Amino acid sequence: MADSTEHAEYAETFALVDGDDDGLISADEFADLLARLGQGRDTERAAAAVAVLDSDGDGRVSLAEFTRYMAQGG
Ligand SMILES: [Ca+2]
Ligand SMILES: [Ca+2]
Repeated sequence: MADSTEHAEYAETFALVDGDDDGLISADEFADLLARLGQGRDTERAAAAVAVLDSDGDGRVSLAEFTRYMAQGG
């Protein structure tokens, strides 16, 4: 099983997006990511992306939510 390796990669990606290291990705941090990717700091798009990944509806993406989403194949 390559599961643990894949999950470690997700955690690494997650940490890159989680700019303040609080273990949660906010729409603001996602917007920063878009800006870093050269796609412009689009807060509406960031909020929509967070809404897709946020399965418990608290408005932020936890590592568990992020991993679950990525493990489904995006
Ligand atoms: Ca954060
Ligand atoms: Ca959440």
